[in-house]
Amino acid sequence: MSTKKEIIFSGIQPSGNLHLGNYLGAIQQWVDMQKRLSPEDTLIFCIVDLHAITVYQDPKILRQKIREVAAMYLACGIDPKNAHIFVQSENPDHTYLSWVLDCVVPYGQMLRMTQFKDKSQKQQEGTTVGLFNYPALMAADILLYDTTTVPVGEDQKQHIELTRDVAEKFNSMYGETFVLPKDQIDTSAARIMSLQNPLSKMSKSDADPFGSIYLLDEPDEMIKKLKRAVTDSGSAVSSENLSPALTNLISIFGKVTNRSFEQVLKTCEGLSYGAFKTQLGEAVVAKFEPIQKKYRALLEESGELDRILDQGCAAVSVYSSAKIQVVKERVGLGR
Ligand code: AQP
Repeated sequence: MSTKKEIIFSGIQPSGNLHLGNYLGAIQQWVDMQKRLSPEDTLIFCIVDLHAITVYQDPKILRQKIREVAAMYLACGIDPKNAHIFVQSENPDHTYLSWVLDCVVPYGQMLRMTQFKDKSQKQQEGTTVGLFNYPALMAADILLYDTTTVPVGEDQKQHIELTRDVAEKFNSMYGETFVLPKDQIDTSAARIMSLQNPLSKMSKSDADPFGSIYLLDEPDEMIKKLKRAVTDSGSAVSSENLSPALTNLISIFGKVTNRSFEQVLKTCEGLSYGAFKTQLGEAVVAKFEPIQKKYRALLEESGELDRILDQGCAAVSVYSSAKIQVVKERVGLGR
């Protein structure tokens, strides 16, 4: 086991309803890391609302979603005794550092970001400079806290590579300032795919409601969506013929029941697709029913959520404001 101090940072955008991909690719890793935490380590989980507005959000809904995402972190098992939980826009150090990094990161490298290419194609004329600059803000989120590890899904890998590059460049221009972070990707849930299109990732902005299982879907809705999930031309689970759609469903089954892909495959070999999907639906519901119960209780408990978010912000601001002072001195900003 590593004895080096770890600083772990990650976040989710309050830009829609959290889905199984967000949970398995990100939150479940966070909860596991929390279990293995040593007293010297620091865990920071952010609700990245400034990232969310890179695409238009209805202001009233955004406010609501910020609280919902915070409550969902807690309901899924993030314990504020172990982790700082806060809202990104409430700590202005993030935007300050983001601008400084904008002035360091090469334009050509930003142009190569595949997420920007995908999202700008969807947004067309609505594409904003904020959407383009997203990776610099994400680099700021991470570098402000001397983060060593960023647990994320695979889609964020390129942004973390850019974060390392920008940190390295800043350090060589202005002197040693930033720690170079590494990503942590759970290979068994790196990219949970849409239930309707196994070649496209499960995503908050998917227009097809049957593509994603949302963490707050009613149990019968979860079961219905899984029953309608596309498979392939076969009729029974077979290790001889694993299509991308079936591979995705088996991965989900494994993750929600704490089993490996191979264990699930062995148990389900020969099951008809119908029977397999019924078992999978029951497992997904069993996993999320208790989380949903906790979530509802947290939202009703007025004051507690705000107290946790205020405390989280105050704690992380101590780290980030010290880092901003160093950055100002290194760059020569102010008097
Ligand atoms: N399908 C996925 N499989 C595994 N991990 C995923 N993540 C997202 N989708 C999957 C991980 O969830 C974390 C938070 O994501 P985010 O909210 O910051 O942004 P995103 O990746 O753009 O998420 P969405 O849900 O797909 O939103 P839209 O529709 O706006 O693009 C990250 O760690 C991410 O890797």
